[in-house]
Amino acid sequence: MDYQVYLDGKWYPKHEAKISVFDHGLLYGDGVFEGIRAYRGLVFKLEGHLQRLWESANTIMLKIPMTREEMKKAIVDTLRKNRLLDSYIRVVVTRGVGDLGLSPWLCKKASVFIITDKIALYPKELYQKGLEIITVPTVRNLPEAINPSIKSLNYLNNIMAKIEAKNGGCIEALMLNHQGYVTECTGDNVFMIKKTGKGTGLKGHVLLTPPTYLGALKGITREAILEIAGKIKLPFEERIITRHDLFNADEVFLTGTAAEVIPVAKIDGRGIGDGKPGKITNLLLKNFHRLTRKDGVRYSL
Ligand code: PXG
Repeated sequence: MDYQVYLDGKWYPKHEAKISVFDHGLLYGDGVFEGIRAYRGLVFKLEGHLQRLWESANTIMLKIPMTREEMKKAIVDTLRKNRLLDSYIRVVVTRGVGDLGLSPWLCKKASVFIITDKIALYPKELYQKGLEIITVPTVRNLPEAINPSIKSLNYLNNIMAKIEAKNGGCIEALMLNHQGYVTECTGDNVFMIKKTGKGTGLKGHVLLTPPTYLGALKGITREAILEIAGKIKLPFEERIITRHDLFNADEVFLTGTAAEVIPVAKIDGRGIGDGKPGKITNLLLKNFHRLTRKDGVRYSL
């Protein structure tokens, strides 16, 4: 399907939507982006995504050449033009056209484009069997160098890790920070569940995820899972996590806009829990699906 792509105020058929070879987004990875999803005519957590986009842009001193309201309208208009009620949405803001030097201030105007497409879902069997992941040698970017909270167009750190995972026979990589603590995967945040015995049912467990300051993106799905944990009274905490902690967890799962909540069955050859997707992981996924029908900006075609 030749979907229409929004580019700087106009729409073009997919193969005609083009930017300059002098755009610093291409020359230097100088820009920011968001990956968003629409579920049955609801752009899930759109406000949160736009907040993160504006924060990323602010940190790299990139002025987005439109207001948030204009951005919202451009996203919804693009979905309408393409008659998509369920979609993956990619919003990209590049530094724009400059010369061959680094200087971002020589780029006259940022470019904005919005791609909407059908979602490429992970195979269903991965949700039933769980993923196998592997720790990779490339560590996550140092927050003092390129803060992983900035969703920038420079994804080489993650791409290196992805290549290393593939070389090791896995489709996703576990990334540590320079101190050896767990941060996240190449395109997903990581969670674990551990029995505490301090109560019965959900109360006898704790949901853990690393604090983002160790070197992880503040995932929108991650936030949603913490919100759900609060609602269903599952104790949770942001805590430093080691590989040892993950190996000995009762359940491990990853979260991301594309993956939603995906169970992890094996890490570095160690089976997690009983090797099958956990009950609490499935409960969180069910609640997440409920939330995707409620929390966002609604539109009709
Ligand atoms: N960590 C990183 C490094 C990400 O890029 C997430 C976590 C999850 O965040 P959200 O907000 O989606 O819950 C992401 C976002 C891909 C792909 O093709 C994935 C992302 C971005 C771009 C491409 O897997 N994930």
